[in-house]
Amino acid sequence: MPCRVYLITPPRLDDVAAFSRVFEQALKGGDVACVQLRLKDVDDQTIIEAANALIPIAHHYNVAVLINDRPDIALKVGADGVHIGQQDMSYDDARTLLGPDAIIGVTCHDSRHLAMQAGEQGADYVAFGAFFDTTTKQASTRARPEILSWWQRLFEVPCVAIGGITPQNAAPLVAAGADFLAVSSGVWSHPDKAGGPGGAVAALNDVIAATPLNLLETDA
Ligand code: TZP
Ligand code: MG
Repeated sequence: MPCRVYLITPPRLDDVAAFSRVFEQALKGGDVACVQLRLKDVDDQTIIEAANALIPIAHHYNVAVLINDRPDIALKVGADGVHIGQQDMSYDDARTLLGPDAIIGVTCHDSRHLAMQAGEQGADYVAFGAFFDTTTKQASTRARPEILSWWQRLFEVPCVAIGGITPQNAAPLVAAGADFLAVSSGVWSHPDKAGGPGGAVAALNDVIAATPLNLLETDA
């Protein structure tokens, strides 16, 4: 399967109606597999209201919606799944809560061990990062593209590359075997003169289409 774009919302949405229009513009730019609603330092009601606004738009474009950190809210709003970190609800508890059809992805930083554990438990994807400098999150780990190639050679479970990805720097991650490119500011802060968020999604899809798989050498 070719690599696909995975959107992450900005950490704050001060105006959900205005963001809904930007979001739709992004989805019109090209193929997007899913969107992760990732709001930070807000109350539950704010997450729920944002989810209720964005889910119908996403589903109209056949884009799955994942809620960051919060399986309980994913269940409540009828999202397609959840993205959980190592400090969030455990994979097993999230699966019990959401059922067999939910998409459950797990943050694995730069750790082969965490990824194998998540894969064994049944995660629908493992996420590695951060690959580049990012201001969206205080990323505690830096991952190298080799981990994507290592994972790709050994496992069927898809891997997501995350952290500071833009259309300009994405190609090596696609070549190294990322199944998804998870992007936040690289889409929402894409310059207007380059088409804004829709232009970023188009540009990411162009990079994906133009970049053949070329797995890196890795240690066993
Ligand atoms: N996890 C590691 S880096 C990161 C997350 C959620 C932020 C991704 O956002 P951006 O703006 O694409 O760097
Ligand atoms: Mg988290």
